[in-house]
Amino acid sequence: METITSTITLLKKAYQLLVTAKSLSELYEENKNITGKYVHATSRGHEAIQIATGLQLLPQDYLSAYYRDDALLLAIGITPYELMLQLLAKRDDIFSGGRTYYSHPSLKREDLPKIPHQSSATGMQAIPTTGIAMGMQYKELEGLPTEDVKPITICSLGDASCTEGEVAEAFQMAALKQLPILYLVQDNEWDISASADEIRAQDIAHYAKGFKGLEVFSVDGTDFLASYEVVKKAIEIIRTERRPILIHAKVPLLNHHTSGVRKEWYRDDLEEAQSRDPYDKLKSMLLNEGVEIEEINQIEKEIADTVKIDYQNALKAGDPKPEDLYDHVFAPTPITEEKGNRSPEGKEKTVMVDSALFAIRELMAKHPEALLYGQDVGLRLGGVFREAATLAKQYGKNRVFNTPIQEAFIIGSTVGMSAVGLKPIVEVQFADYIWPGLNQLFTEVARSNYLSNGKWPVSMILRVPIGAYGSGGPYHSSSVESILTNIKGIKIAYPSTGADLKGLMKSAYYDPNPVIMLEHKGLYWSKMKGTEEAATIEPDEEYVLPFGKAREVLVTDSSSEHNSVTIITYGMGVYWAKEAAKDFSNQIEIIDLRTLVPLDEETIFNSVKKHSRCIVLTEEAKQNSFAQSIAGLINENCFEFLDAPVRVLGAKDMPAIPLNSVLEEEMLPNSTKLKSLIKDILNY
Ligand SMILES: Cc1ncc(C[n+]2csc(CCOP(=O)(O)OP(=O)(O)O)c2C)c(N)n1
Repeated sequence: METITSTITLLKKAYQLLVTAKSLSELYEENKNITGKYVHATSRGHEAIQIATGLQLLPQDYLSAYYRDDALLLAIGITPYELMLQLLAKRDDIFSGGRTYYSHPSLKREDLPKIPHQSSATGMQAIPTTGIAMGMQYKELEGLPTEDVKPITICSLGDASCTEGEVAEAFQMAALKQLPILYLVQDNEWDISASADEIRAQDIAHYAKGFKGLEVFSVDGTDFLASYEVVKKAIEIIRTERRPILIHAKVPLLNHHTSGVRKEWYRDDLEEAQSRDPYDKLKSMLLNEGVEIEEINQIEKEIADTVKIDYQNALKAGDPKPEDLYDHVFAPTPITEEKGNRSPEGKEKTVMVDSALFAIRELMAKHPEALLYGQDVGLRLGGVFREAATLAKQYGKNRVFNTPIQEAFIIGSTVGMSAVGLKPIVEVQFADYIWPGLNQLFTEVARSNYLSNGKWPVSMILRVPIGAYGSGGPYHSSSVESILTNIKGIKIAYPSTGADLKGLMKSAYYDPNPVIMLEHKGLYWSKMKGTEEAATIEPDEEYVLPFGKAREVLVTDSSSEHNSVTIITYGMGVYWAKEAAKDFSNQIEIIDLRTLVPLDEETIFNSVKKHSRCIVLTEEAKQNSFAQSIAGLINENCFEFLDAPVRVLGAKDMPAIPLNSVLEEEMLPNSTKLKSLIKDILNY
């Protein structure tokens, strides 16, 4: 990035960029019949602060630029042509290959700042971006390689987005941990049509001051030189002192909110806003510095001409091909085969919870980029199930630490951690409390690889203790896999034995994609009758188990003498099925899915075809469940082989699992209920 020395050179550079951004905005408006096909927003009115920021970033810096930041993107070095390819959702769109909207960047170029995937959900970038800063800090504390000139993180936000709860989670963590991040808030006092006085009790400068340790600078964001100076000061502090700063930049919104909404419909401040146009101010600055009006006009003309040619070229560029749809759902994983020793000789059985713990212990010993965080996983407790016991003692508080009760932060920060090359293993305390983090999982984690066209897969493991166990009651018993399996772009394991849990945890770690480990609390210690076999010999350190390979728990030949049935299940269902099978000699086959995504369809279909009868068994409430979707798949693919309807046994469709053990038992499946269904199916 060139160093800008003299004020006049700087002003000219800024002016060129501002005029470029303005020309784009005007060109899009003039051609709205064409450009309006895909919704877009432009920076018009916000350009000065954006350019002042973009000009000062280094290639090692990380940037989250929101949908109004096209001037910022120009300032870091993105060309108008590249932006227009995104405007028109063309195949060569450098950010997403035509998958996402204008000015929704993702960039991984050697010579430019790095931009992880940016969603349209307002404010939601605050957590992932704060995760980047947390990753930078981790690398510095742990002595991992980093640049001589330390990198910083910029999180750009609109003012209205800052009232969102997740933004508070991000500020809290940045202040608490003193992270190297700049929050740049562009305050135009508009939400879409809602004005500041309707939607906020105070502006961001007042609000942010409540976060102790987050310093706030305010600036007139239409004044280029003032903006440049304040950004320079903030960046210098962050680079050297490694602490968070928020810049509150007041700006007018001069264009429509987006191409989909007309400002004339609801704005009553257009004249006042126009009086603060940063374009007029910058032009005056140039004239005051003695630049001739002819030179200024020449700059404008050249830019307008270039932008028009770029637009014509962008129009001619090709659309994505239909087959492009299928690329980059997941990044390829190196683990494709089972390897290592699953049951080394001379070892005692290990309970499931320890198999997971030992897997993580081995991973952390081997990989300094592995770290673990979540609620209560730190030194004092090591997890409410002791599922992380001893880890903090062994690896220290940088690598294993407690977080506040912030499920959104726990999950969403992994996007940033992964972007800087770390491998976060995180945990929500109970499946029942995954909901506050679901937005980050859906909006950010799951879509990053796909919408960045394969540039930014998120490598993370999310551990989720799940399932009903000993009257856990309505908020410590829920199953959530049907919701999770509906989120495309994440892998999901649901092991039922310690050996599988260890092998899958290892495999998840080496997988470049997000992985959720659903760990049944009722199997953790094999305390419940019938679950003894969840405890297994602990596989050796090299053991890995690829995703998408079901386990044949009980294999039975089909026979012309009698009917037989296969039970497709996972988690606790494996043990209900094993118990029930004892009553049916040579008539039951049991398949344990082990991973729900990807799903081992081949093993399911082969088993169904062999036995012609099938039950899908789940602990989850039945209606609209993942289990029902498997039943649907079986019907689609094995119909000709079936001698009985595919049946699903799940929990009763109640809003929650009641606390009282009588009610709990009535609600959940068990081996007795399963036996009765098996009889029906065998006799069908
Ligand atoms: C979570 C979420 N809710 C609603 C929207 C719809 N929406 C798009 S932009 C916007 C207003 C955002 O205002 P602000 O953050 O101040 O940024 P500005 O557009 O004014 O620059 C809204 C409500 C969204 N994109 N994301």
